[in-house]
Amino acid sequence: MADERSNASPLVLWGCSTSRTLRAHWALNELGLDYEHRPIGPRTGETQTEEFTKLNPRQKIPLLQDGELTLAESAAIVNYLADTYGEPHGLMPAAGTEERARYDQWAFFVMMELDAHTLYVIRKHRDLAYLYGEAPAAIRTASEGFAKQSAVAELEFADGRGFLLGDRFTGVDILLGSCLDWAVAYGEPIGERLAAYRDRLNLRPGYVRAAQANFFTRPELLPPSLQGDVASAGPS
Ligand SMILES: N[C@@H](CCC(=O)N[C@@H](CS)C(=O)NCC(=O)O)C(=O)O
Repeated sequence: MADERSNASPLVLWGCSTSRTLRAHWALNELGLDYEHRPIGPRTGETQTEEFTKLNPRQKIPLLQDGELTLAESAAIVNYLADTYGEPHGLMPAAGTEERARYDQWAFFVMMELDAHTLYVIRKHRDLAYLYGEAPAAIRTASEGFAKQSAVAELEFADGRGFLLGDRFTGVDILLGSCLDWAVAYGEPIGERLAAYRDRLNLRPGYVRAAQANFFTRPELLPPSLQGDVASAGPS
């Protein structure tokens, strides 16, 4: 549950319906934190309003407010929540430890190699081609890149570990799990161990509550093909 700080300054999360916003909902729900949800959606004009632009000049979701702090970037939000409200759940290894260095390695890897360089490239030039243009070669190489890089994450599970860092669920599982949902929604193949890991993640009560808030507060924002299918809902 929220500590004294959040009781004094309620957490507010802006955004719904995408894999990036799911990450923030998931961290909040894993930690059992109360928060106010402002369910604005992408490409609705709702990220362009004067009120939201003042908070986030990037005009992007998710955005977290915690008292005086206003924080953008889904991975930064997950890490902030894990760091600030993590105990006793331990969603983030302590700073200065080898485990924390591995956490950071995986966090940057997932955000760069799986989100920005591959899945989002596919999204930009396929579903959002009307905005970013058709680029079949970029889609093909991004798809190959996702296969190659996700295979590295698959290898990590060869020792039978439950989560990316070992036996403990942490914030990097939120980052990787959200990308696996995204990949499955896009028909990008994932390895057997990653598929089993994703199944386990999707059964977590924190994930189920987060997915409900993220995807079904405004189900009209989901692509028609995904409506009614939480675990397969991808970003927009
Ligand atoms: N790197 C950012 C990406 C955020 C982002 O691009 N969000 C998209 C939706 S997934 C957005 O808000 N786009 C603005 C809009 O469509 O109005 C993060 O991980 O938070």
